[in-house]
Amino acid sequence: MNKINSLKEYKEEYRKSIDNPEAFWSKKAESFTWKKKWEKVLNWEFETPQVEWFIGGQLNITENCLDRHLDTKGEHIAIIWEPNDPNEDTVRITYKELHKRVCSFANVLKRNGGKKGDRICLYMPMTPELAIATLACARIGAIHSVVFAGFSARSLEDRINDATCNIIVTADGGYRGAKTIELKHIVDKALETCPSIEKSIVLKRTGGKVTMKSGRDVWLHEELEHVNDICPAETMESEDALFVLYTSGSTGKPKGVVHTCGGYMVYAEYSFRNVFQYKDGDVYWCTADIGWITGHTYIVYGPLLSGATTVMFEGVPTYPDSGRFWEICDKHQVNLFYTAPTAIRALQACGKEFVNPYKLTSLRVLGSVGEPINEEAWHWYNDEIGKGKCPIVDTWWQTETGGIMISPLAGITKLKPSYATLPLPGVQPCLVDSDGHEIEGNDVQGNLCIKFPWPSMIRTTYGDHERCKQVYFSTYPGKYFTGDGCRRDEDGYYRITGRVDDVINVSGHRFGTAEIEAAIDEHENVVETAVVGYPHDIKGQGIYAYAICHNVPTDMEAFVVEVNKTVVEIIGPIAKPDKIQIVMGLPKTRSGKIMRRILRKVAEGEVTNLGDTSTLLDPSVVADIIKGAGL
Ligand code: 7RM
Repeated sequence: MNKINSLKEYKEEYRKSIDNPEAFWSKKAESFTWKKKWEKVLNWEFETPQVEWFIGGQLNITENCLDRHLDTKGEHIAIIWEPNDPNEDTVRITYKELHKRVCSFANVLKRNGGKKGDRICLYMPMTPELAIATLACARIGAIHSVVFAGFSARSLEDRINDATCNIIVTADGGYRGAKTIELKHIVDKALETCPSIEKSIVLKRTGGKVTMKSGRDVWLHEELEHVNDICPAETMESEDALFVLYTSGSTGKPKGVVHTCGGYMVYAEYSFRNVFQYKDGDVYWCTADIGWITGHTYIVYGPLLSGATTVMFEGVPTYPDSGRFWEICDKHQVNLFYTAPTAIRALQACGKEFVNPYKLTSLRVLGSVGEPINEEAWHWYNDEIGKGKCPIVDTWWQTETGGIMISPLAGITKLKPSYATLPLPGVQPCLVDSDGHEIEGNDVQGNLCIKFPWPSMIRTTYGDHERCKQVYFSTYPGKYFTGDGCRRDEDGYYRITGRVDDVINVSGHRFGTAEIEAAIDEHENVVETAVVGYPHDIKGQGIYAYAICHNVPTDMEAFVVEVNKTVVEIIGPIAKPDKIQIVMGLPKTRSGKIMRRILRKVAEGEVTNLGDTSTLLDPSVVADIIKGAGL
């Protein structure tokens, strides 16, 4: 079904998808269960913007993930859950059981006031219940907003309020490596200022002590005693929202990227099947957290739509030791493995002794996502993990694109390390120069845009359509702008070179520099900060903060601890700066804009070639900064 089998077929499919996108996607969509067929395939313009796919069609994505497979695959394993602690039992859930558990959970949501169109926040550890809760929302037509369980109470609060969620699903706590995270405490703190929340449904995971607020908080296991496992799937329009997922941009607070039911479903399945060359019976493991888009599309929806067995892992790559990933690959005979360059680099640095004990013979395809993969990591992944026999799919995409956009098709596309290679059928990338002119031909470099809609593209930013227009569609009118720089080589292959805006990518996690600056600024001794990214061996990019203080701290170590604490409270541990430098002034232009270019150079250790500094208000600050950096 919808599977490309050779380079020749890829080229044919690609051609068809460009010549007649509507006919192309219509054909792909036909293989799903629709409650009512669409009347028109596509409506679009990139100015407002307005994009609609499969207009008039009605469906429920969970019928396609679950019900549709019951006759042929009821006893097939849908989810293999691997707990944080290797001594705890693995859980295997068949499609039949998953269907029942999703229906029961959906009934719990309904019992607690959840209904079509509501926004429901999920703030949970990587347990099967997170996948089940996600699908349960979709079952009743509620819009899920999954918030990564590493975010702070403040971040959680912002996201709940932005989407005015009425229900939150959480857990008493979660395990991550040797740590226990007290999720319910964090939720309690966030909910002090979340007036829209009426109910909080709590999974018992750790058994840690929690306080339950009467009338608001209920235990999931108790609620499940009051419901049955039958829940008809709500009828959704193709363009009804399926979920909102918050992501950082160069300015302001994170925005809620909205994806819709029909197009997202078609593209999640099509891209999963083709990029990984999924075959019936394959065991597939994506190591992401469901709190990120990679988890949404390639742990939950893509694999389940395809009837695959998807592995969910609760823990971290280094617990109890750095062989954990490879132990799990052998244990569950994983065929398709998908992870991030930051994990590859971290495990590479731990040495071969953590890989050698494992056979890794079940592996057939390796994937990479989240940031550029450097050649060294690529070769290690290829040689030590893939044993030179597994194609590596370097998949480029974004929260906003919903699915993989530029990537090799495993075993089909000829690979080139550090290149995401070619666009998937239906994807029309282009490079533009700073004036917005399209750069034609090969062996060129520019800003990466997409000039034609694809089914799983962002529809709006929640509650603020103008922002969606501003951020993605106004830089280069008529095109979707990705924020990434990109090279197209002599073979027409694409290589993503990194962000060209004020977004930094730390271990595959996106942060706006402004967002981190705002957090650091909350420290009482901080007057002003400027944050930039710099090359980091493991994380890809590290966070470098320049801070002006009221009183120059006498104890720098204590100051760093305090600043970190502030950032952890406001954003979360993943946004802690790697380096903090106290400065007397920041390099500002006469109009008051910080010249980040200079700060980036210094953070990289570069002191010459700082470029034109003549527009600076006070050029002497640069020498101070260089000196302060110890360069
Ligand atoms: C899936 C995801 C998106 C940003 C994107 C890029 C970077 C992602 C690659 C990559 C080079 C890749 N969504 N990025 N994949 N850069 N090669 N294969 O990561 O919204 O969290 O981040 O990540 O800069 O714009 S995301």
